[in-house]
Amino acid sequence: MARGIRIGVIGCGFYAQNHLHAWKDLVGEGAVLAAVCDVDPGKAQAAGRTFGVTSYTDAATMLANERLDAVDIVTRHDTHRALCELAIGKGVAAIVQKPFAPTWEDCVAIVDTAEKAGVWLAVHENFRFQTPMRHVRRVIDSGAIGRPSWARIMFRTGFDVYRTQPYFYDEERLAIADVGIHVLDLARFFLGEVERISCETQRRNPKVRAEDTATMLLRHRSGAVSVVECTYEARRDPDPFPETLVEIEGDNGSIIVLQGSRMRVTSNGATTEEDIGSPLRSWTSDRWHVAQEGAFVACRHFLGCLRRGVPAETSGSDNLRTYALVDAAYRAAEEHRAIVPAQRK
Ligand code: 89Y
Repeated sequence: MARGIRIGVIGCGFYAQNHLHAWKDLVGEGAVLAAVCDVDPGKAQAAGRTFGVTSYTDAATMLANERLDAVDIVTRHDTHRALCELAIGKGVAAIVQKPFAPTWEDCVAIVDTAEKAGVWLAVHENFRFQTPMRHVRRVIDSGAIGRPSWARIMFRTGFDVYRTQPYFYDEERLAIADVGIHVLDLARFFLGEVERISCETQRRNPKVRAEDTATMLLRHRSGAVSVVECTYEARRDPDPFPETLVEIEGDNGSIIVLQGSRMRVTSNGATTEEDIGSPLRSWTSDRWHVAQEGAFVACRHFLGCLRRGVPAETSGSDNLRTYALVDAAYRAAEEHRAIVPAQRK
């Protein structure tokens, strides 16, 4: 067997814990969690101790000292460009958390740099890797519902996301940039590329600086139409967090994803219902499992691609298309009109 893929994780905060556990769980499949890094020495050391690896507070030092094949960048997006460029400059593959970077120009620059250097680059866009979402895609691919022509994809919660991610209060862009981006990526994953998008945003929680709710309408190139919704201000009981609920209609049937990871498929007049969940892992918790497990499946996908030397499904260039939808949604909301998403020149 070829030697393992040596990974350095940059950023050891709240969400990075899922990545760290994922890489550890993937040891049997050829991952080697080689080192960790965080600018906060306490966080770096804690992760180093928990996962039994050397910790660093400076990514350049980690890259100079360790023989890494890839870095997994799980920091805030304003650091992504510099960290990607650092890794790419050393010929080290980079996986970077969503959102890719603060601006479209930054994202394109990162993709350009990686392509020029011939270095593998992926965005850790993980909702499409959640087990329930893979089941939806499997049913679409099976042809059971015919050609999908209409969908509603919903992330609606009132779960206190501000407790674990307190920086949300001050973001200039919130719901679409943080979670709408995942739901927009799912719309691409299920129905293909998007011709135009319109969007209404709302700020329903006065303590939050940016939008906490967005309702988006997408026309896909296939002719399909989707409604993409995200909010942190739903008051629902039970609250579905962190599940994404999906309704897709095709000319032969429909797929409905219900809360609790249940999927109801109607095909040629016959309906079946199945459990599309996955068992808890040792480090996942009931409340976060769906999202945590998506991070694990994404890491497994990246590892397989790195080992085979093939691009990831969510490569840098693929993810530009999702990022373009985010930017277009904000413009659509500001300009009160449908926007054609930007394309890389
Ligand atoms: O940050 C968000 C994400 O990516 O998934 C769920 C979340 O933690 C809150 O919306």
